[in-house]
Amino acid sequence: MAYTLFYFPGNANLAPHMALEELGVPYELALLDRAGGEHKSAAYLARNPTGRIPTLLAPQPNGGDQTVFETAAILLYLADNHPDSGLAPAPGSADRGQFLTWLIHLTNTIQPEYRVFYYPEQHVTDPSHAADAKATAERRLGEMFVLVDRELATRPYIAGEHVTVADFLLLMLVRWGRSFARPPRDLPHVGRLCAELLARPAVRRAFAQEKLAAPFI
Ligand SMILES: N[C@@H](CCC(=O)N[C@@H](CS)C(=O)NCC(=O)O)C(=O)O
Repeated sequence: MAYTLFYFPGNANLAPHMALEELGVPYELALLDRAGGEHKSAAYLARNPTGRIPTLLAPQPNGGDQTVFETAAILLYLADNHPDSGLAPAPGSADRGQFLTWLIHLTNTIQPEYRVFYYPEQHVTDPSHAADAKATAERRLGEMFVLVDRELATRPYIAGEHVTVADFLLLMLVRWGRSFARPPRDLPHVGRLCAELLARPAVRRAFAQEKLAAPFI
């Protein structure tokens, strides 16, 4: 009984992939043919009607599986299903509110801005405005990461004293900004945390399995 993670190298699957490796649970990777549009195929849409990557299939006791999509939902699902891992503070614990706050901030504020950066043509009516939309997204993302950096000046991890799945989401989002004129990795506290995360064997395995080459962030 293993999880299945539908993925494409470096896509939003990377954070759940790190979490699966960190958990040490059985799982399989299912590579999507993105160039061939497999994430828009009827079979994939039946699982994930958004046609976006990633999707997780979670084995159930009755022999079937449950489908979970949305990166942050997958992260929370995995952490909550394996509470002994400590990858999410337990409901009712001191750090739970901070954990939820930053998990949701990262997925709800920073991650969608990357859709403008990477798919600017989807966010304008006049195609000649796409470059401006992309540049604006880069500027806004820069401001967002400065805010995260200020938070990280006060604690080692985004949710407190312990690593959580929210940190894996942050690392993935930092990676996506590696081409910026001012990449988020250069912020002192963001850079410090990402360097520590990248040294974790589980994180290194996830990057290696997706065949991601340096520079990682
Ligand atoms: N909110 C979604 C966004 C996922 C997303 O944007 N995935 C990108 C790859 S990183 C994708 O599927 N792009 C192809 C497309 O939108 O058609 C999530 O967090 O899972």
